[in-house]
Amino acid sequence: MPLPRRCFPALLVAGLLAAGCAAADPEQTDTGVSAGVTDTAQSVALAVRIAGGSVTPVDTRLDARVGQPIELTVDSDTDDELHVHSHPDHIFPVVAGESQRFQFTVDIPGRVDIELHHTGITVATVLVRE
Ligand SMILES: [Cu+2]
Repeated sequence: MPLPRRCFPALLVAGLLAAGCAAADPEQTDTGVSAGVTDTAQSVALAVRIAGGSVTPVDTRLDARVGQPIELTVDSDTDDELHVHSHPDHIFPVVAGESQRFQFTVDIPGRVDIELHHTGITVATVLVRE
């Protein structure tokens, strides 16, 4: 049964207020109630596959925090080069093979593209927050 239409604005406002409170009180986000999402100790993982000239994923979105480890696992049937467009940047040589692992962190908040140079494909954009 659908909710009455008039409920939605009230829910939306409540959601915005709750988000505003959490953002204004950094200690509240560390209590673990909404656990895991902002835990800087955990790494962000991305699996990349290059096979038969096609790449997955293409242009996916990731969220990370400054200093949070970002781990790429690459399965590939060809050589390529992963380029992380951060400052400073990171370049990882990809060879034909399974389960190649590369890890990096980002020091400056912003949007960071992860690009495959030989195929010219951006596999992911990481939104890095403070
Ligand atoms: Cu590049």
